[in-house]
Amino acid sequence: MKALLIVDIQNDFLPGGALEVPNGDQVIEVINSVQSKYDLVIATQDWHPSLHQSFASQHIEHNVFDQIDLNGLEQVLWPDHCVQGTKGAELSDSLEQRTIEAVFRKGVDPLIDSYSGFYDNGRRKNTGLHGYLQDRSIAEVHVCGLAADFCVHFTAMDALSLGYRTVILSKATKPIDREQYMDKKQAFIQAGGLFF
Ligand code: VGL
Ligand code: ZN
Repeated sequence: MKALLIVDIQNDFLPGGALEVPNGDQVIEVINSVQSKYDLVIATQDWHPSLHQSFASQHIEHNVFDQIDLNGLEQVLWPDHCVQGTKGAELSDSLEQRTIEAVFRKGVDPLIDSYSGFYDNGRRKNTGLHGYLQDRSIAEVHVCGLAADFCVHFTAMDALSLGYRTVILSKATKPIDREQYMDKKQAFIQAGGLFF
């Protein structure tokens, strides 16, 4: 069985949003057009409390996009984004949502970021996504959405490590930073991942 994982198609990652991904809106129609090919369609949703420690606003002495050590993990400091209950945190109205069977929220713990849909960045807690996929006999996952260099990448890396045949849909994802994305692409291929 094959699942589509739609990562963080939320207003804040789209043009005009708090952490916009260049041309991020262009992936939505691609995602809508492929959904019917899958046995299961799942979405993830970045869902931060307003005082989340990944926000630069919580670190007086730092700026947006600075890299710091946060409780022993490397952390990029982001603009406030995807705050629980805000319009920016909502899945885009342009995304076909009737097919989505479950939405897994992440980034809820204020002290640790969570790029992957499976685990937080320290692998301390899981979201329940792996158990859900196992219960539905999913062996292959195709990952799409935003952003290619963060949540899509780390979701796909975790999927590989959990033993799924894992594909990233190139036309259905866009990075925040094209240059930095190159190394991550290599790492994914090195780990056995596929690009379609
Ligand atoms: C994301 C940065 C911070 C993402 C989420 O969805 O890729 N990136 N939070
Ligand atoms: Zn976030």
